[in-house]
Amino acid sequence: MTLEERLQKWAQTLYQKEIADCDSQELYYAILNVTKDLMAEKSVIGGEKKVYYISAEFLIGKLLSNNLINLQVYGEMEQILASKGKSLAEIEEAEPEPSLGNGGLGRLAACFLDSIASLGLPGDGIGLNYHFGLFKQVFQDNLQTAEKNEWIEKQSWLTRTDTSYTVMFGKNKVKSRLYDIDVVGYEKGINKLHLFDIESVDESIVEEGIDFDKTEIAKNLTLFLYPDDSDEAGHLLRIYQQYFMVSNGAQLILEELESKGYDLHQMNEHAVIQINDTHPTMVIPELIRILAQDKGFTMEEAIEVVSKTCAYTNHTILAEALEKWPLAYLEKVVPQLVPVIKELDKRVRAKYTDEKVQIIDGNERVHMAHIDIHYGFSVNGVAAIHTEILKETELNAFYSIYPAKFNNKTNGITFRRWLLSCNKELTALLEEKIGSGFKKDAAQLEKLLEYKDDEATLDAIAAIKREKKEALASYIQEKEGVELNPDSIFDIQVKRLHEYKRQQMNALYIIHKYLEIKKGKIPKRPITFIFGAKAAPAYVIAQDIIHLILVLQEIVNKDPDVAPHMKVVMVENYNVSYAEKLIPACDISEQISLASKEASGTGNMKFMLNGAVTLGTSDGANVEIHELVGDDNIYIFGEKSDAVIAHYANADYKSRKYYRNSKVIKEAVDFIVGEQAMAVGHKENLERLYKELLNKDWFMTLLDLRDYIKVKDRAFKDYEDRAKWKRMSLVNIAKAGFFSSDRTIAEYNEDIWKLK
Ligand code: 26Q
Repeated sequence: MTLEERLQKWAQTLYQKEIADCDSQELYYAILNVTKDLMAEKSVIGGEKKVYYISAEFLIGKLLSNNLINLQVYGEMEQILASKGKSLAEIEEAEPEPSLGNGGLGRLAACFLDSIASLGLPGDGIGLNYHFGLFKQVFQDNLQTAEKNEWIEKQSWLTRTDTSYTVMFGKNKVKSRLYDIDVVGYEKGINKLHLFDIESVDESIVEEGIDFDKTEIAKNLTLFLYPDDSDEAGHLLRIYQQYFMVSNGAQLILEELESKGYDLHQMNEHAVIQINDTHPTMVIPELIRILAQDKGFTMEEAIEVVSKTCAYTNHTILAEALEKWPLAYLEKVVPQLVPVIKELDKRVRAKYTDEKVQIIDGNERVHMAHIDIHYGFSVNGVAAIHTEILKETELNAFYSIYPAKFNNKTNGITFRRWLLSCNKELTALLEEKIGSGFKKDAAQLEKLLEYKDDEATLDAIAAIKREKKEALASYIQEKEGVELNPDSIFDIQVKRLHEYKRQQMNALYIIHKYLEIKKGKIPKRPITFIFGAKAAPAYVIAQDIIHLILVLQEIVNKDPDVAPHMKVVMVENYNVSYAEKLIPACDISEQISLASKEASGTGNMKFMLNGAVTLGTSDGANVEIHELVGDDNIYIFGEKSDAVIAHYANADYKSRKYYRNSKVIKEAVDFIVGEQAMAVGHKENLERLYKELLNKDWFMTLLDLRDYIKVKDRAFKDYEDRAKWKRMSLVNIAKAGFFSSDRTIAEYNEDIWKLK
C-alpha cells in the first residue's frame, strides 16, 4: 500500500471521509495510526546484550514529526497533504504534548532513546505512565498557577500490552499494566519505551488544579509526575512511585532474560541497567532481593551479579537534590527492601570507616547515591567540569575508593528533533552546502567552516534566522498577546526556574537597561528579552522570581518611552513544543548559572546548533562549547567554579557588600521594591525576593552582576557588526556536532554498556 492509500484507509476507517474533507484534528489521528502501522511493520532491534535505561522521567514531547522523519516519510507525507490543501505543520499542532519530565534529565532520557535506536543498538526505556504530565502553567495576576496537564487521548502513541505484574508494598498487593511506545531509529528498527501504569488508577480523584486525594495509593500512584526539580520533597508517594517503577522494571528485565534462555548468574553479559540519577536506585536492592529470595542465589552471588549489571549517572551537585530517604519511610512503603539495604550497609561498614561513604547515616537516612556507587560498576557525570567536581569535591571520598568507576559522558541532544525537525530551513541549507552526511555523522557539520567567509552562505543563514524570528513573533503575538519586533535582538533564557540558574540576574539586567533608557541612553537596536520557565509549586523564591519577571514585562511593555527600544515577554507554559519554536529564533542564548552548579545544561547545545551565540558562565557544558568555538565566538563572564567553591568553603560571600559598593547594582535591586514595581506587583512577593537577594543570595547573583552587564552590553554592541555576528553564528553551528547525542551514546556503549 502506498503512503497515500494508508492515509486514505485511516481517514475512511475513522471518519468515513476523504483526506481533503478531514480537519486537522482528524488528520492528526489518521496520521498517528498510519505511523503506528509503519512502526509495527519494522523489525525490533536485536542483539546478545541490551541496555535498559531506567528513569522516572522521559520528556518525549510530541512524537509525530520525529517519527515521520525517522521513518523517512516526512517529505512524502507533507506532499500528499499539500496536494489536498492541507499543511502538515498545522496538523502537528493538534498533537497533545506528553510532558513526562521536569526538564533536562527527562529530556536527556528522550534524546538518548532516539540515539540508541538510531545507532541500531538494542535498548529500551523503563518508566512510569503518568496520566498527567508536568503541570500546565497559567499566569494569573502576574503569578504562576498550576493546572493538570492531560495528554492521553483515546488514540495515542501508547499501546496497551498483555504484560502485568504484581507489586507488593509490604503486604499490600497492586497490579500493574504495561503500556509501550515504539521508538523508531533514524533509518533503523524499533526499540521500546516501557511505561508502567497501575491497573486501579482513578483519574476522578483529581481535585482543583493539581491537588488530589493522597490517601489511596492504588488510585493515585501514576496520576502525576512530581513537579519538583532538584528538590528533596520528602513525600511518601514519591517512594511508592519509585518502587513501583523498579519492581516492574526488575520483573520485566528478569523475565526477558529468562525467556531468552540466559542464565541469570551471567545476567551482566546480556543486560546493563543505566540508572538515571538516584530516582530508580531501588532497582539494585530489588534485583538482589528477587535473585536471593526467588531464584536460588546466595546473597553473595546476587550482590555480585547485580553490581556488574548496574551503572549510575549523576546529574547534580546540589546537595539538596541528592536523595536521602528516612529509613522509616522505606519501612512503611517497602519493608521487604529494608533488610537488603541494611545488609548492603553492613558490608560497606565492614570495609570502610569513613562516615561519608556509608549508606545509612547517623540520622537513619538512606543515601540513595551511595547505594549506586558501591553497588554499581560505573559512575558518570554529564559534562567534563561536572565529573571533575564530583571526583575532586562532592564524591571525593568515593573516588578515592573506586577511581576506575568514575567516568565522564558529556551530554548531547538528538539532532533529529533539534535540527532536522525544528529547523527544516537550516537543515535544507546545510544539505545544499555540505551534503547530507551530517544527518548520520554530526561531526561533518564542521565542513560548514569552509563557508566562514562566504557572504552568500552567511546571508542565507541570517535570512533563516530572520524568518524564524518572524514566525516566533507571530506565534507569541497569538499566544501571549505581546507584539515583538523581529528586527530586534532576541535574547532568550528558557529552562526550569531555579535560583542557581539565575533568571533573577537577567531580570536585574533588564531593570538596569530600563533605567538607562529612561535616562535617555537608547540602545542602538531594540532588544527583546524572552523567558520561559516553570517553577516547582512549593518553591517560594522561584515563584517570586517569576512574579518579578511578569511585573517587569508589564512595566516595560506599557511604557511608551521604553517599549520601542526593549520588550520583555515570559511565555506561558514553556515546554518542549515551545522550545522547538523559540530555539531556532534566538540570537543570544542565556546560560548564566553560578559556576559549578549546572551539571551540564542541554539547552545551551540546542541554541548553538541553531546558530545562537552563547552568553554564559564557565559552567557545565558551556566550558566545552567555549573550548570548541574559541574566545571569539562566545561571551563568557563571571567567577570561575574554583572561586565559587572557595566562597562556599570559606562562607565569605556577602551580597550586601556588592550592593553597597555599586550604584548600578543598588539601583537595580532597589527597583524591585520601588514605587513602580509595587504599583504593579505584590508587596509580599517583591519584598521577600528583595530581602533574599540582600541577606542571603545563596547563588551569588550580585557577585557576577557587574561583569554580566559589561559582557552582555558588549554582545549587543557586537551584534551591530553584522558581518562579524553572522560568522559567529556559522561557527557555532559548525562546531555543534560534538553535542549530538549519537556521540554521547556511542561513548556510553564503548565505555560502559559494551552492547553486542
Ligand atoms: C528528587 C527528589 C524528590 C523530588 C524530585 C527530585 C528530582 C526530580 C528531578 C531531582 C532532580 C530532578 C531533575 C534534575 C535535572 O533535570 N538535572 C539536569 O540534568 C540535565 C541532564 O543531565 C543536566 O543537563 C542539567 O544540568 C541538570 O540540572
